[in-house]
Amino acid sequence: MERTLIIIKPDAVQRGLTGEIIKRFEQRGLKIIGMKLLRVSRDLAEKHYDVHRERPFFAGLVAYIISAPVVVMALEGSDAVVAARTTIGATKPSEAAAGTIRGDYGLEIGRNLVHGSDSVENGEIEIANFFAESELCGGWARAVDGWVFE
Ligand code: DAT
Ligand code: MG
Repeated sequence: MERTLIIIKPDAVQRGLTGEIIKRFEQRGLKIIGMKLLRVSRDLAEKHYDVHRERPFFAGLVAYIISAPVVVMALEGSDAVVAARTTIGATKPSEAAAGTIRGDYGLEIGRNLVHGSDSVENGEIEIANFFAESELCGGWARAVDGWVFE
């Protein structure tokens, strides 16, 4: 089973889309193994987006992610990384497919609602950045597991 980190970003929380976004991942069959609301610190935001540090949009990206509370989730499932990213949609919401979160609720790249890890390795790193091990319920048995996982 793979794990991925999802961040429901400040715009989505402010717009009251938290429940709608959680619902889409739950319906997909991904299992929530950690979830909390928090205000991201500047240090954590810069660490999370470190790969983009030299990009011109870095300062704005950090300012956006720390501007209001976010909801972070650790999700578990088969192919969880790719499955979550296809549910989220393309980085630029105006080009994201209808039916994806970004394609249904967003227009601009700087207000693209959700983060999802881009690889299995980064999923593990990002989950560890946002959650203590004691905050995760890894591998809990869900009653419907046999109807989602073969
Ligand atoms: P994603 O969030 O789809 O994984 P990414 O990792 O390439 O996209 O970039 C992280 C975030 O940075 C992205 O969600 C929005 C912002 N971003 C990326 N490219 C940008 C650009 N060209 N201009 C402004 N913001 C950008
Ligand atoms: Mg990314």
